[in-house]
Amino acid sequence: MIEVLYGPTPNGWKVSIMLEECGLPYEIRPIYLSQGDHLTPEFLAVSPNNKLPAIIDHAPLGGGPPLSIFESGAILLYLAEKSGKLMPNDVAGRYGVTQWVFWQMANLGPVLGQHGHFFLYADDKIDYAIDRFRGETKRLYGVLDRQLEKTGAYVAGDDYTIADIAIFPWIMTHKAQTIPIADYPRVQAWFTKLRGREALQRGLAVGKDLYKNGPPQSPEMRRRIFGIGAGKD
Ligand SMILES: N[C@@H](CCC(=O)N[C@@H](CS)C(=O)NCC(=O)O)C(=O)O
Repeated sequence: MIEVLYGPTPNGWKVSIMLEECGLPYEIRPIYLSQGDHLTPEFLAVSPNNKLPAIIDHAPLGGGPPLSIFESGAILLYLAEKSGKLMPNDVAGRYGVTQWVFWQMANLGPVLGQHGHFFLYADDKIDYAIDRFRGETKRLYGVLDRQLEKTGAYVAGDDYTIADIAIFPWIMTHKAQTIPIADYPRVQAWFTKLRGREALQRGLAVGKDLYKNGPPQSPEMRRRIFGIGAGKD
């Protein structure tokens, strides 16, 4: 059984979607960011960067003691290897997918995350930061659009893979972030196609109301998330 240290966020959904798509048994362990659950020594032992998601596989591939993995990209690669699904077997195909998983991890996620932070959540609206991350967000949508124009069907070619799963939850944020997805017609068509997948919808529904019904954010956590006072010492 795979234990998932989880919250319903774009990075968490990558894992819940993948688990629903590949059919491996799992159990959710809710982590309330609002309460600082991700800062506890117990959580840090599994995920030393203080972030969701993480997994503990109690029956790991290859046997041995429980295996814990943090970073959603690494988790997707592991689940693909364990299930034998959503990743090609040939070298060219495998790295065709891997490079787009890394692109998401190093570019799309961090940049859209920062855009969301400055544009939606920060009390202080700093034009420089918003423009900087909005411009970069649009550039990345353009990169994805050109890639989908080349491949036609899915991000890394004819087949649906973990590259699509890594990217989809971040493109879901386009409405909230007011990114005009219609300006990127191949991204829009790909997004609509993926949205229709039943397993993906089940993945998105996992723990849907956890944060809505969970404990409210403490003032201390808000200070931490917005970095108030950070970097001054
Ligand atoms: N690169 C990491 C990013 C993880 C991440 O940023 N997780 C967010 C939730 S989506 C988080 O735990 N934030 C808590 C914090 O920043 O304190 C991954 O993809 O796993």
